[in-house]
Amino acid sequence: EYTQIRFTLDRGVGVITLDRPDRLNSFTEVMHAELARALDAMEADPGLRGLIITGAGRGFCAGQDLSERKPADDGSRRDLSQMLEKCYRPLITRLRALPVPVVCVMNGVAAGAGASLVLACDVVFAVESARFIQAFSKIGLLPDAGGTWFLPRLVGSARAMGAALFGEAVSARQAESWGLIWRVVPDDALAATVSDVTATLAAGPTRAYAATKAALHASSGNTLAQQFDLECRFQRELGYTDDYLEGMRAFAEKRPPAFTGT
Ligand code: T3D
Repeated sequence: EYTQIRFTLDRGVGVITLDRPDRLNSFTEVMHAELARALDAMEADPGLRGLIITGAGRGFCAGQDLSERKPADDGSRRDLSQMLEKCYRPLITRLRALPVPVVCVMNGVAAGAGASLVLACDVVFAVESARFIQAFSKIGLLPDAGGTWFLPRLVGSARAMGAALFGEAVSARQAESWGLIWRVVPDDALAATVSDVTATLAAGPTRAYAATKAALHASSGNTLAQQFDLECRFQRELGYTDDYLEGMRAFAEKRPPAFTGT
């Protein structure tokens, strides 16, 4: 069914593995269509509790497949905004809107739009040998797929400018110390990380996660007063959930909570 990604659903947690390892999992139109199909399935699943995105082989994602972009012999030019509108905008927008945590487990290098994909995820783990490359300037482009929005928000303007203009590799450790990602893990801990994160998301308070994601994402465009309004709305809703009741009971009984995501 899928040829350029792998997609599984385990205990309500989707795992997407970008799967063109010989091209460092770079994006093609086919891959975008398959990602859209996987997102269709997850958006329609009321039992969804999380999504993990990782890559096969030594790279996470090298951005747009440049072999789909070979310059024409006659030197004619093309409108690059079309692919951005048709493929990248919906992909990034849907990941941000998915009402469950989207966790990237970065298995290797992320370049160009591959780096933007990482930054669009809610939480990022990266193996020690992974690196980020804002490769766009090297081919005469600006960071896209949301990169110019995510990067300064995550690391501030000075680091965003340096990384985007000079396109130098940023190591996983550097990315962690900048606050670009959540955590570096050892290279040999990739599979264990995917499995730990799956277990955490599958057993998590899914509705609290959804509210947390929505509130944190909304905060950069909100005043404190607006954010209080949002917190009140969400906390009111969460107060009526099974998971809140279970969390309070578990606390009183000094045992771990058994959340059902309802
Ligand atoms: O076109 C539009 O719609 C505009 C949209 C733009 C969005 C973008 O993403 S633009 C940015 C596109 N990406 C890049 O510019 C990155 C290109 N890749 C690299 O710079 C390097 O591959 C890396 C720094 C990521 C990794 O370097 P390294 O030395 O570890 O690996 P490598 O040898 O370069 O790559 C391995 C193979 O993958 C190689 O093929 P080969 O020689 O074994 O046959 C390489 O050509 C291929 N590959 C890597 N990236 C891409 C790719 N093939 C197609 N497209 C790629 N993006």
